Amino acid sequence: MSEKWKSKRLGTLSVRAGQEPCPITGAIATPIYQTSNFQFVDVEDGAKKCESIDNGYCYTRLGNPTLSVLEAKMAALEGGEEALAFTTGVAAISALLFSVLKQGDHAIVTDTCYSATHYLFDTILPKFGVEVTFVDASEVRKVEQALRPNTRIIYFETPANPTVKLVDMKAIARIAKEHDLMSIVDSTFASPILQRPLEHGVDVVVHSATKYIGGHGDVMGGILVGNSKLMHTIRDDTYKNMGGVIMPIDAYFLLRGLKTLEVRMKKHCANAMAVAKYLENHSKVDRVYYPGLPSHPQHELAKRQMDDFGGMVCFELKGGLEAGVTFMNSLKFCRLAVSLGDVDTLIQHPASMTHWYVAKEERERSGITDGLVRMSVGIEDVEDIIADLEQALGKVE
Ligand code: LCS
Repeated sequence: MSEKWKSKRLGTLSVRAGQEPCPITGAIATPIYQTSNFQFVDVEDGAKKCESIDNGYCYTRLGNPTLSVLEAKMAALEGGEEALAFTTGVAAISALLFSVLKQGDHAIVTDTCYSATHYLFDTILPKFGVEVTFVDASEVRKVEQALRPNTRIIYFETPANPTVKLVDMKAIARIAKEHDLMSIVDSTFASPILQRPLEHGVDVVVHSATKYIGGHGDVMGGILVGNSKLMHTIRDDTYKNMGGVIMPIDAYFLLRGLKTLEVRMKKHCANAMAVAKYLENHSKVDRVYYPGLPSHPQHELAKRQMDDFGGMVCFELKGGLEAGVTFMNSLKFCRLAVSLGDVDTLIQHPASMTHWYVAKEERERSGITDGLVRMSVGIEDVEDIIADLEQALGKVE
């Protein structure tokens, strides 16, 4: 992050960080440098630029000015030294893992995480000789018990997808430091507005930028933020050579979304809190999971490590799966769809949709019951969201 942004607050950083008017035209919006290559002045210039992005641009898979602006803004928002932008969240995660892990290494991974992340750890990495232990990372003791001499990383999500379970970032970062490991957190559910993991000592922050960062459900992207040394290593390794780099037009859409990130997050949080309270008081609802409710078992931790509680709410109906299906099929306003973090309210059924791939037993162990409903509360007027929930709950026996 450049010195200029160090003292600025998040609302200002969302709008301004990394974005200076074009020195030639004065254009304020960052141009989409829709080019695959950049012309060199001479052979010596080309050689320097091919060697390192620090000398200028050469080929968009290695770096591009629109991407650099996005990367600078994300580094500023997370309070990190540098960032890298990828075409999707899983492209970012896999570039990171394939760069930092090697055959014979061991990874400790939270057992509640997005299903593609779970697949990467449980199916793809073991093919390359990486050992993986899934644990409930919300229990710090279990993470400590899983440590082996060859452990290299601790990977977790907080709040986790889908159950909004939290992990104590400071405690995990401390274990990682004590054992000379890398701690990695997927902070997608929070966005940099609600928590900044690097401040808690975590080494790398991951985002699916497809979610709150883009915010409008019209673009995909992934972000890594960490120290310059690591980001340079990944850029020279898997970023350049595995091809997951974001395209300039998508980087532009993310920059556009980021301008309103702070104001959007405020409305997401306020709406989600109102929805969570409404559901908690409804006779047909069995349990509500929302870190902002005092009934959430980690409410105190949420207050310590988050600035607000996010837009994701999970709940179970008293009638279980059958009631959940009737409820979801009766919705008229909330959109039945996967993904999250959009301005539109999205609702889905993790056991049959986002997490169908995870074995039932494993799913249930991490709290993803067949009756669990996940809501990504949007920024519409909350009265309209609640009215839809009310009419759909009315259809449940
Ligand atoms: N990390 C988290 C926490 C996610 O929720 C997702 C996607 C990813 C990483 C992967 O990001 P992508 O490659 O899709 O940009 N989560 C999804 C979900 O819950 N429904 O659809 C996608």
